[in-house]
Amino acid sequence: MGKEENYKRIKKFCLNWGADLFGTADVSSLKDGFAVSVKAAKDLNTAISLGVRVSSGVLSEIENQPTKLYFHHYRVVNMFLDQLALRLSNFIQNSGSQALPIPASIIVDWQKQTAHLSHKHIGHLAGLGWIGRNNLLVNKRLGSQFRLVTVLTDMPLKYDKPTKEDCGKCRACVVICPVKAIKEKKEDFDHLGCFELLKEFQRQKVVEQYICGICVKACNRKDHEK
Ligand code: B12
Ligand code: SF4
Ligand code: SF4
Repeated sequence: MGKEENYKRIKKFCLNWGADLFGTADVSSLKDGFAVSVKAAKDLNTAISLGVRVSSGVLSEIENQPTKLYFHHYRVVNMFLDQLALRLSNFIQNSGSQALPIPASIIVDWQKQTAHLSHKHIGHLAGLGWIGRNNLLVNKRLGSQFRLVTVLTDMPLKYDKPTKEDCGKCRACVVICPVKAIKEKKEDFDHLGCFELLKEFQRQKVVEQYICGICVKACNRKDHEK
């Protein structure tokens, strides 16, 4: 089957199983930076990026800290993404190509706080959205209210293109971050300031992991249309 036909078949499969966002990208030039063994990543030069939306209902409960409902939801969405990646990987393997599902949310290097690869970076290359002022991937329909997973493959697929859109005039997340980690320019995002607050939420046992959700709630389509 050709690249275009494979793309259509794989996309349909993913949307049928619950993906809200789908895109593909050539990642051959990024592979050296992945925390995946050279052997496992050999020949896997294509990434399939999938996004699953976060419930607006769950987010609506968040005011100035994450909630138990959000913590549970965060874990359910991660599990859902990992299962979606598993289904897709098996589907690709059964079609005669190789596939490697990358965990939705696992930390490989705790000191540097990095994972096997950056789902955001790949999602951007695959046309799912742009990196916003809040340092998250922003989609024109869902804002930042979605989570991501990646499957690497050698299946011949047509590639999507990164979007040229950006946050424009929107500042909804800038005014709402409790530690003012979000700045005018996305390059100035205060990673450490953000991380300190997430550690504090965990220390106070508000939630059991480093999560927040405040800037995710703020970033929806409605706000950045303003
Ligand atoms: C580790 C991690 C974190 C860490 C640190 C993040 C980091 N490294 O920047 C902490 C705990 C702080 C965190 C916070 C959050 N995260 Co997080 N996180 C991850 C994870 C597991 C790995 C990120 C990674 O390896 N990046 C690789 C690096 C090289 O790429 P980068 O992130 O673009 O690189 C920057 C950082 O490394 C930063 N940096 C440099 N030095 C340091 C030092 C420290 C201490 C920190 C914190 C950052 C930092 O500078 C780099 C250039 O900008 C990803 C899942 C994944 N596999 O992608 C989710 C992920 C990025 N997180 C996500 C989310 C939603 C969140 C939170 C909203 C928490 C929540 N669920 O409520 C906050 C948002 C904070 C923010 N506004 O950016 C989503 C983003 C979805 C989207 N739409 O964009 C992801 C993709 C998970 C998923 N499967 O969907 N996260
Ligand atoms: S995750 Fe929380 S602390 Fe970090 S930038 Fe978003 S609102 Fe601010
Ligand atoms: S809330 Fe607005 S400014 Fe912030 S990341 Fe989303 S679109 Fe960009």
